[in-house]
Amino acid sequence: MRLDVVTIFPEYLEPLNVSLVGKARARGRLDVHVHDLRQWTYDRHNTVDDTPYGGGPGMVMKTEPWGDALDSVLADGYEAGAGEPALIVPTPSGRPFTQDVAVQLSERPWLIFTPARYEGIDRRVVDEYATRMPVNEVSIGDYVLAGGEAAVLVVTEAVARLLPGVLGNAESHRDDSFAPGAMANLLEGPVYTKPPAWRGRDIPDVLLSGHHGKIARWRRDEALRRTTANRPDLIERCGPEAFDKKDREMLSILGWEPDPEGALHGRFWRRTPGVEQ
Ligand code: 6GU
Repeated sequence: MRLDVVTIFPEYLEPLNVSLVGKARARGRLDVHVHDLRQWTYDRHNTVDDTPYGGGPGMVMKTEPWGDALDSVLADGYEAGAGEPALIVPTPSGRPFTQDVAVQLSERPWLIFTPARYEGIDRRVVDEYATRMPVNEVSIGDYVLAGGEAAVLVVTEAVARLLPGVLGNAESHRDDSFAPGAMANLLEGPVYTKPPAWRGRDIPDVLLSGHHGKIARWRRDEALRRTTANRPDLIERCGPEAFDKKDREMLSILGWEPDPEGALHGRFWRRTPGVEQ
């Protein structure tokens, strides 16, 4: 996979040289190109922004540097045989970046990222390149960052670990929280390693039992416990058939029950009214 990032802060992308993404590059699974947007400015001050039409606060990134940068990056990649590009535009106004999106992006040969600062990029840039390639405007969460660079690091790491031969073990992401089809999309429960006793804290006995069925059940119960506590929205979103008999028993203990009106509003599980969580 080829990645291009155009930014006014190339140093911000230094983490792409280390850890998992760095390893993917070293193994030849990722070909990363970081470009300084100011390369495509021609005035004394290397201007990349200007005041917004219609007034308002902040500055808007100008069309010309982005247009010239993207033309140059595209010419480069096509010449190198990178395949079909997709443009990834990080913005708090984008679609939520989820594991499903990460999986889709991991199947493409070439991603071009345009992290912006200030109030964003003149809309005509996205409209122009959308006529030539798929464009994904993505947000990494409901908060506002000063720029899209951190989002590029987030998306890149989520995508890189899905590439064949990057994680040591192909099984490693089958059980990921949010992996498509993973245990009805529950969060993963707690994990433990040696020593078995630490500062008076023992690991749960079941994990030493060698009983794989009981261990799997315990893990599932802990996943239900953590998901009801931290992400009740994920439980509410589950269909009536998402949980087996043992799951339902655990959910009942945790103070959850089937919603008798589930079919009417599409939320099939609810906190049992009057039960302390
Ligand atoms: Cl992708 N960019 C910015 N600037 N803020 C964000 C974001 C992206 N996702 C969430 N907040």
